[in-house]
Amino acid sequence: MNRIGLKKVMSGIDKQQSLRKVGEMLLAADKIAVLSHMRPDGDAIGSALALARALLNLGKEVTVVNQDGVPSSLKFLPQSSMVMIPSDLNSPLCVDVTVALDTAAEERVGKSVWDAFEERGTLVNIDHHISNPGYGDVNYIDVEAPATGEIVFDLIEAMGWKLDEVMRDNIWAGISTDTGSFRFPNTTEYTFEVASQLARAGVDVGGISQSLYESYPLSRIYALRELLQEFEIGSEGRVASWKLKRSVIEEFGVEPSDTEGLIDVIRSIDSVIVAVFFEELEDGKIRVSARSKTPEADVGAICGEFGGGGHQLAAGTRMSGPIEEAALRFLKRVDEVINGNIN
Ligand SMILES: [Mn+2]
Repeated sequence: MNRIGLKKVMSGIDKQQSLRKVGEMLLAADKIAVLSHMRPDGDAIGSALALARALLNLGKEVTVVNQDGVPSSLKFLPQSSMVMIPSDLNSPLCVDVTVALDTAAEERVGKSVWDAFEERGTLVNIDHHISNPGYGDVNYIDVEAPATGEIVFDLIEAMGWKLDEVMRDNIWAGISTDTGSFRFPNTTEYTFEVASQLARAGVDVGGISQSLYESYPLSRIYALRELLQEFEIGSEGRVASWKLKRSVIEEFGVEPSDTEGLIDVIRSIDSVIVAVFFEELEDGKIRVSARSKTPEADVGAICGEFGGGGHQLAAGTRMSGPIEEAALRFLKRVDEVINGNIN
């Protein structure tokens, strides 16, 4: 197994070399599948579409598959219609190279996507999650990159491929989503360099921001209203949480993507260090999203203990229900970590 740049902080030269190896591998392939994680966000879809476009421009036969498809909130992204769900495929996938983007664990691609393959060829794992175990045959994991979109930009640059408007907008959407519009501490000097190059290439900053952050369906606000009723604060004001029950999801027709970013509402409270969002899924499992304001309360590690993963300040996992019990178990562990590490 070729573990390129696995979870280590790479120098600029290392990155260039590793990216070129990935790029050469893609150039040598004819048929390529591009995947990203289920319940995709702007980075999962944006990075997949940007890479797919680069490969299409090179004359490759590209298939983009996502288990849940493009959420309606991201359909504005250029070329989003090329993302297929497994049931759209006419025949089993048979490719030379499969690229998984922004996907911290192999199973996060989703079983129905993996089942759609007859031959997946060489698996290339391109990601920025520190919890990524390096499940690919080739792995490019840059934990300093705030978004996989930024890595795709680096790859395009390293290979000297032409950045077109489709790539530009999709990369911008990925970086904007994962940096909270360039607010989170993962936003680096280099991120602004990439952003400035995208701006120079003509990205419509206001337009994309409006599509990303000011075009929510009403069901999101109904969900928020219910969540505010459920809101709980503990650990002397340091831990905020809320629970989204199945009954609310069904009553208001809440789509999975409708709740994206809502956790920021409780994370933004001045005293809060950790915010946690519990959501009851259709299969009875509880989806846990956790955000922290300090590495001393490492939610990536806590989610790891519950079988999930992510970053120090943003992570998630799935737990078995019922939701009240899952919340109690998870929040108990958060309290322990906070009381142990923070005065
Ligand atoms: Mn990401």
